[in-house]
Amino acid sequence: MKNNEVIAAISTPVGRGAISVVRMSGKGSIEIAKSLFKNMPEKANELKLGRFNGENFSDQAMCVYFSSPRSYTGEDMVEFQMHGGYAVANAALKTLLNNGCRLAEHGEFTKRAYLNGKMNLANVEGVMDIIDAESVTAAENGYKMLTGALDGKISELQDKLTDLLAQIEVALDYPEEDLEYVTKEQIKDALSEVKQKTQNLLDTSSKGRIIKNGVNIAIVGKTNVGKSSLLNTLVGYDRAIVTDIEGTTRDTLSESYVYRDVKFNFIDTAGLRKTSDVVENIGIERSKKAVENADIVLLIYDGEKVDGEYEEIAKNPKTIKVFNKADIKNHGNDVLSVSAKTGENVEKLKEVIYEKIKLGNISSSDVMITNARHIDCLNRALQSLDRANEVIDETLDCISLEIREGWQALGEITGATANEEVVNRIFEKFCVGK
Ligand SMILES: Nc1nc2c(ncn2[C@@H]2O[C@H](COP(=O)(O)OP(=O)(O)OP(=O)(O)O)[C@@H](O)[C@H]2O)c(=O)[nH]1
Ligand SMILES: [Mg+2]
Repeated sequence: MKNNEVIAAISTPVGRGAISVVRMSGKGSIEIAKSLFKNMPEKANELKLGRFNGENFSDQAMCVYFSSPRSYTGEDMVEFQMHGGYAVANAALKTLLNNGCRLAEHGEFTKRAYLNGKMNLANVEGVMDIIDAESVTAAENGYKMLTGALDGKISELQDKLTDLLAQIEVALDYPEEDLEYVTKEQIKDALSEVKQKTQNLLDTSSKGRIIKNGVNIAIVGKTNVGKSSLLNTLVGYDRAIVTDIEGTTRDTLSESYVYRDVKFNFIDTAGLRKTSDVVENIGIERSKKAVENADIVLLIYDGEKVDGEYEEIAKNPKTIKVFNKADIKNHGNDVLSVSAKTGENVEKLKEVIYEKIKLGNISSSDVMITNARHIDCLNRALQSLDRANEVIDETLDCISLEIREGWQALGEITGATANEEVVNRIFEKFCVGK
């Protein structure tokens, strides 16, 4: 019953702005609009200027309606473009709620689109990636997912498995015939092809994660080497407290900066040193965690030799050694020397980071895996196909069972085989009005 109701929501962020979009979806929404809007468009998909007659207000607004199934949700839909700001949109929404609509839940418009077959789950997640994108590349990847770039790849893999299963089925159905419908070699070959392609998709996920969430860069080094100063210079404003007192930074602190369309998440840390200060020690533990979790570590020196913990970090392949305070110290030409104070070489440091993450041509036409759910599905598919390989000398039934599981796991990506709980979890993350 619930899905038959007309839902309504404000689809733009609430606050002061030029316009607000209020929308409705469901059977009956066009009639509700007709009763409230003067100068309703005569045809679908036509934007008309008119008057929205609310309960205790009226205002000039634009209105467009879409007829089922040719709409975002697949249902009849109406959108009002109202004047912006808090009052008008809220008053319009209240009017709609008092005239037969109920407030939409998070992502309910998109959920209806999914339930009506307008989108599959990967498309839906593409929409969410676009909305959440903090760089153009992330938005572009979301667009590829929305428009089916991932579906194509997944269904290609599933089709290969379906073919294989069909061959196995035939062999199972006619065991008495001497004819071999499918050989172990053929099964192995087909499995290894699908596995390779699945792995190729998974391999895009490290890049994909960086594109979506940014690259995590921990700034570490002894106390007073200028870590917090460098963070401030890197992000362009005084984010962290800087003093000449050792142990100024106690907790990790992060700030983001978009460089060449990649989000750099800098994490300033407490300098690792032996101290009896309880708070500082907790901070130091957090610094160690930050190093573990980072994609890149900036190990900051101010000229003095580092020892202990830092030697380990210095050897880590994800570490970039940075020599700070170049304005007052000469570190020589063989090292990357910067000055947080004057900004010398700080842009160069950003470029060094960018080069190190080796994104290559990130705007390549291929879709990248950015979603933890997809990674999980692909991994489970791979495991099933591995198990199918392991039981290759057993009965065809055993092999077929594992292949089916792999097929199933792949299908969860687009939602063909996803259960309701997974589907609900995805839509909960959406905003109201989308
Ligand atoms: N001359 C010069 N001084 C700097 C530079 N970078 C930082 N300093 C100074 O060095 C001192 C320590 O700077 P911070 O940025 O607080 O150092 P930190 O590494 O964050 O120190 P902790 O948080 O205590 O670990 C301050 O007095 C800064 O002004 C630099 O590039 N040149
Ligand atoms: Mg500091």
